[in-house]
Amino acid sequence: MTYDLGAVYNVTNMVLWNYDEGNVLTNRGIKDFTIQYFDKTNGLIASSGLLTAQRADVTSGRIVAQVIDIPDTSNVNKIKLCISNNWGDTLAGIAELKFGGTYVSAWDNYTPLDLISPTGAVTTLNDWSPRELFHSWDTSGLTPASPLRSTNTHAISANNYMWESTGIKTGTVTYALSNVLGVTAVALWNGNEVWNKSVKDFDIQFLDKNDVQIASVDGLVARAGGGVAYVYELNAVGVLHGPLAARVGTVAEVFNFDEVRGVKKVRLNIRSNYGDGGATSISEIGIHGRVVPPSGTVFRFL
Ligand SMILES: [Ca+2]
Repeated sequence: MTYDLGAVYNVTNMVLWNYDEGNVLTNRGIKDFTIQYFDKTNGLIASSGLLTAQRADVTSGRIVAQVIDIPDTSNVNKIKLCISNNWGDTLAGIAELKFGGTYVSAWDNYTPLDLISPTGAVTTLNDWSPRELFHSWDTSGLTPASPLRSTNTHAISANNYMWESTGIKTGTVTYALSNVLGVTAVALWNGNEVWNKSVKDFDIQFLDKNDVQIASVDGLVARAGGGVAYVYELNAVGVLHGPLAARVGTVAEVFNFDEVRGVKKVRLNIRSNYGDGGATSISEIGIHGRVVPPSGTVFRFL
């Protein structure tokens, strides 16, 4: 049986509640076994010697937990139990199993293959038709639009491709997710029609399903125009902008962080743009998130 810890841990202990169906069939409990540790690339890190689980003690009517001393092992993502035998029955089982250890890092780093789009958004800036907020999460303007990847480029923003505020340049944009997720990255295709309307300084805040902020990544800076190397020039009214010939599309900037779990909403707290006096724009947003499996529960020994 292989257990996915849901993140990377330094593992130190194991607690087993062995099998006891009806407080009777304790002979189905596992007995001799070894464990193997795997890293997040599924590489074998280490193995234990032969370990022995005790038959379930149910004299109290409940199964007593047994702490099993397993080898301290660093940077573990999965643990495999290799069971040799049980306490005598033809079937084998356990009631519950937990591992103890300390958190090291998120299970996985960002990959460009599995971004998701938000499912809705609200903003404290003005939403300006026909450049409404939903154009920043509906994959409009992306090539290709699906699957959503950070390697996709976003066309020069235009009506129906982008979000742009009017009259207000700083504030929050809050994106809703379809599920409660563990989030490890946000990909931003910045506004690119007029470079000085691009988002500049911002924070990413994470809200749980009750709209309570649970974490924040502060002090981020996005690149003007989303990272396209424009040659800027002054237009007739003295505003810097990229010449049309150079504006071929915007690539994503990817902001990585340690996994934040229990996230239902991702909020961009926009503190500044690249200079426009009244408007800020975003071409598209992608979220790297995953449903955290229940097997990810790990507790710390006190
Ligand atoms: Ca878009």
